[in-house]
Amino acid sequence: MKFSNSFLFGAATAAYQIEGAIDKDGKGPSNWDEFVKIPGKTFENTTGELAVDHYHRYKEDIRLMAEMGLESYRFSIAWPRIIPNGTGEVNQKGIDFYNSIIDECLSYGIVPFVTLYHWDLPLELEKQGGWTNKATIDAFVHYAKVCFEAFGDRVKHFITFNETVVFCGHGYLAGAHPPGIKDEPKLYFQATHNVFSAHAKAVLAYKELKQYGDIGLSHVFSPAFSVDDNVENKWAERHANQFGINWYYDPILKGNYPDYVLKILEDRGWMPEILEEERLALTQAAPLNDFIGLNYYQPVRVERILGQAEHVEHSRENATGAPGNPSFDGEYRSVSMKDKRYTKWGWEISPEGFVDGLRLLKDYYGDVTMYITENGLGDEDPIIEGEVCDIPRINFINDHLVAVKKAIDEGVNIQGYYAWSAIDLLSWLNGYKKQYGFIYVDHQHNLDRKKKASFHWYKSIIESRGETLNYPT
Ligand code: BGP
Repeated sequence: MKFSNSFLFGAATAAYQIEGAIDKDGKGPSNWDEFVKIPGKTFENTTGELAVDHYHRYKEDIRLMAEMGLESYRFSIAWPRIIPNGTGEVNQKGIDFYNSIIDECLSYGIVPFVTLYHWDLPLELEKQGGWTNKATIDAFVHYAKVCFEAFGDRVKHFITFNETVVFCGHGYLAGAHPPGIKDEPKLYFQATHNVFSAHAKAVLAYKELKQYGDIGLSHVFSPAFSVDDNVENKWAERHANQFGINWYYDPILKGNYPDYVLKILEDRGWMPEILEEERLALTQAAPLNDFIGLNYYQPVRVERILGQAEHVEHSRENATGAPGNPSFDGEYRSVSMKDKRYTKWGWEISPEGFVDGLRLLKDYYGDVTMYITENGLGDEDPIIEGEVCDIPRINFINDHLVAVKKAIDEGVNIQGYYAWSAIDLLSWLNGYKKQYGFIYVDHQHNLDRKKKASFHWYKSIIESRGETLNYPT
């Protein structure tokens, strides 16, 4: 029942969600710094201005992570800290900050797993069209190279992008993330293609530097399953997976796009501009991509929409991940099911769906190296006599680690698991109320840190290499 010695037990965060210090030491403004100023875009209009002040408390936080026995820490670099306006001068103080984080991790033997883009784009680039502008591709590759050169001697795992479907989907279809545009499928597909091109070019640049590390990207992994055996709903399942899985993984792992989706994009006038040199970069980078990261929270249960799709007004509330929305193309809807379990935020709890999804992925792509780069339970943790008793989180992570072990035993190549999140942090659309961490942050008392029940539990699981997990009998 033990995980192998090389398997990494980790936890994750993202810069905007923990750092704060949004204008300190030369950092430039990001698209998020601006977007959150629009009333109603975030829960109770929360912003990342202070977040959990990790910028000033990183030593304390990493010391706690080390005490928890964390073997690896996934964090992101804020592009506007490194290159404040996106393309110009490099900000040495930004480089210094991440050097400190990396060195602090290494001093405890924690493997740094670095995400280059976890959604905070330099504002200047957003103003010029963000990910729909091909100039952003070059800007990203330049930024990535600066990071490889500054950190690549010690960082051996780089994730280029986090969850393209989320920042592009929310950015150009739901209007819930910057740049806040709604119902523009053509822009959405252009943005995704530009991101894949930027990934491919960054992979090529990384391999050229011969730093002998691994590079890949992370997707949110929400496999679609039909609500029943009805042939229409089964069609919806395949359709949803073509758009939600194959559109995202094929260009990275195979270097091209799924014909099924291309045909529909052609028919509906949504085809992005794909330059020949980008096509070439995708083909050349695909075999060099070292892993894919999967952020798994929940599967999606789908049902075909026959006839006219209902109109749902876009809002923050219906962009927070709970089922109940029609798909952007009006072909199917996601639904809650009576026999399933859900979190307080309406996300399905399904370790079984995780295993099924991993099998599906193996069928599609064969023996690909994978890391689970996010998985966790968003909850309002109970505090009993001063102790944070996050037992539901323990159960959630237990069951998902058991699912990971099962998939590994079936031959899925998973090399590590990163719980979301190492510490309580700012949820993009749900403020501070939705907690995920092993470490509690007391917003009433000076952002004091406190170990939760799950902190001690995860430590024991890491120590036993998973042997003490509660496996079903
Ligand atoms: C993922 C993001 C994370 C984190 C997580 C939880 O999509 O990569 O940054 O936010 O979801 O989401 P939420 O805070 O909305 O519950």
